[in-house]
Amino acid sequence: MNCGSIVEYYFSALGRHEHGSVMYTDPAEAPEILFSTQAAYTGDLNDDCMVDLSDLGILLAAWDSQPGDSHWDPRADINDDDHVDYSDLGILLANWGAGL
Ligand SMILES: [Ca+2]
Ligand SMILES: [Ca+2]
Repeated sequence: MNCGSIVEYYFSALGRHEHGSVMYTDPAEAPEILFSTQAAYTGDLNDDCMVDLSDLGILLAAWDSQPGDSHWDPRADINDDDHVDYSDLGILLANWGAGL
């Protein structure tokens, strides 16, 4: 799920008439294409657009785990260093309350 702040992308096209292709030479006539998406919150481990106790629970359930451990959960490895520890907890807490 995407949520959080809206990120917008603008593109414009410039060019000229060429073998029947529709191109544009005037910037004012060039089509502008807008892509809009919403970035997920860092620390939103269960992807519900909120950083809250549910996410903390996921992180704690995977505490001190590495890939291959029975309680490993890659969602909890926020900084992607293959270990769930204080670094990940710090990131989650820094984003605590996002989306609420
Ligand atoms: Ca969440
Ligand atoms: Ca980590």
